[in-house]
Amino acid sequence: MRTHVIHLVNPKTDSLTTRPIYAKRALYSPLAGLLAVAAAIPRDRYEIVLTDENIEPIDFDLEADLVGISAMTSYVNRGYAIADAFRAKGVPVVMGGVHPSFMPGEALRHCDAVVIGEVELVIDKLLDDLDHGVMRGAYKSELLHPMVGLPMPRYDLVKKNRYFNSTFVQTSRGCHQGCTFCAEPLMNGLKFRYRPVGEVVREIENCGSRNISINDADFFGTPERPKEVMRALKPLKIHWQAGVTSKLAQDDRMLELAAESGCTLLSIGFESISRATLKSVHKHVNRPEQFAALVQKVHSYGIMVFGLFMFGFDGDDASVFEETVDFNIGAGYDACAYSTLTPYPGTLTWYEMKRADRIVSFDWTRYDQGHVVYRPAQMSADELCRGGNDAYRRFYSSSSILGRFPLRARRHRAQWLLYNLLMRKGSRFGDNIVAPPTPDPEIVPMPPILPVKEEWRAAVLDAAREAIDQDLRLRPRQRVLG
Ligand code: B12
Repeated sequence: MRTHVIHLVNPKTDSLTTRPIYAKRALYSPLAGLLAVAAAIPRDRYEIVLTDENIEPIDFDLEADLVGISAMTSYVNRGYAIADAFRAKGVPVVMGGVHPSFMPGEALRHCDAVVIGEVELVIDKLLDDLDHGVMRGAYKSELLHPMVGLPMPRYDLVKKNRYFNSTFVQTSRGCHQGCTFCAEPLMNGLKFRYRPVGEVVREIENCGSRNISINDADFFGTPERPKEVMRALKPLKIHWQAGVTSKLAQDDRMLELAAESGCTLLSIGFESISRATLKSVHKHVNRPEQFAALVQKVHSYGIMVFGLFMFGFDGDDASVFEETVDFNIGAGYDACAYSTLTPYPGTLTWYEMKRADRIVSFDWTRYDQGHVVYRPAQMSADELCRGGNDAYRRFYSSSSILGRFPLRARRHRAQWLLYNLLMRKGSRFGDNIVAPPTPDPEIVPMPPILPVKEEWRAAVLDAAREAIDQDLRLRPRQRVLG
């Protein structure tokens, strides 16, 4: 018999991908983390209510035994406000997700408990403590989940008709790239942990959707494993898209299998068209001289390329915007996103900028890759904002869309148009702006897993010493269970 209700809440964020501005739908559901949390909670003992504030209001009067809130940095302040409101009504609150994992001390000012990193290996202890009225403080497993026997995400809780892409399936966690601006290896480790292929297939068969987004940090991370997954996907007759890095997307057999198994779009983190810049942020896999040929090659398999670029690296000056967009239009990218570099707490970019006293705003709401929160090296913050806005306008101008439309190519034209129109509309909604200065945060970040790459050590050890001063004990590196 169910005796308890747990209310899981995703706070609202005004981002390009989560605004429900397209026939009341958002481009992507941001719920993968909470669906995994819901899956880890025993169904016979707890009823789950799931609210995504991006598409529906929160019922603050709902009687729940526990509220669980997930947060990335850009919407953690809203998460804290929601936590404060529930706690004022006497409901215990636990927080998790990327930002609370890096800033547990800060989160604990607003909630009773924080889960640092993965939930699966600590949920039993957390719920036990809840039952005994002693749920408090940080919960963190010293082990990483081996990814075998993960409970199936609770897709039944998602209001699918409110998102274009509602089903996010994870085939691995971790990434061996170690790019300085990314939180993935710090959350999930510098090695890939793979789910058994049979379990991935079973999840897809039972998720209730034939349109799947694979949400691995880099689905093409190693040469053989993705091929094994794609061979198993072939009989399922689904359409899928995934995020990958550029190197193994050059492998013909990889692309052939991708096309045969239903891949329609690859989101590729190109980041910059300058090799020197890419090296400076440890994105060594990317070779700009190969980008245009790569786009053509992916197209030749009938697959679209969504190019992910960033502006504001130290090597960027005011010429970067026009050069990048000219290149993207010339190379025939199907869609592009232009993010502003953001020093997320706990990443190497954060430590470097903090040490150089270049971070201007610590208002987390501005950490959405649209605002500029730091002093760029070779242009003003205003120029960076304007450049980012202009890049979107030019890439999604009517003439660019018409010129790039795949009239005679094998790509999915309806999906192509949908993405271009959605990105055009979404990017015009909120213009990039410079974030006003704020005081420093009182609490320093502590990555859930300490990085091991040689070049990271100096910066991170400094920060770790600071964290120890604040009585956040330095933890040993996690290892995989089993
Ligand atoms: C796929 C992905 C997306 C997808 C979809 C995400 C989804 N469906 O949830 C899309 C494309 C929508 C997306 C968008 C963005 N993303 Co993104 N994304 C990812 C990626 C690669 C995987 C996230 C994921 O789904 N993981 C799978 C789930 C199961 O893992 P999880 O969320 O970590 O959850 C586990 C634990 O954290 C914990 N947990 C999570 N929530 C909770 C809650 C409670 C109560 C508890 C107890 C535990 C708990 O339990 C879960 C299971 O173990 C991550 C990298 C990463 N490692 O997180 C970046 C990442 C989360 N994204 C990031 C960013 C910046 C963005 C964007 C702002 C980019 C942009 N410019 O638009 C937007 C913001 C969207 C928004 N406002 O919601 C950053 C966040 C950095 C930060 N500090 O905030 C990350 C970390 C990548 C990076 N650059 O470092 N993203």
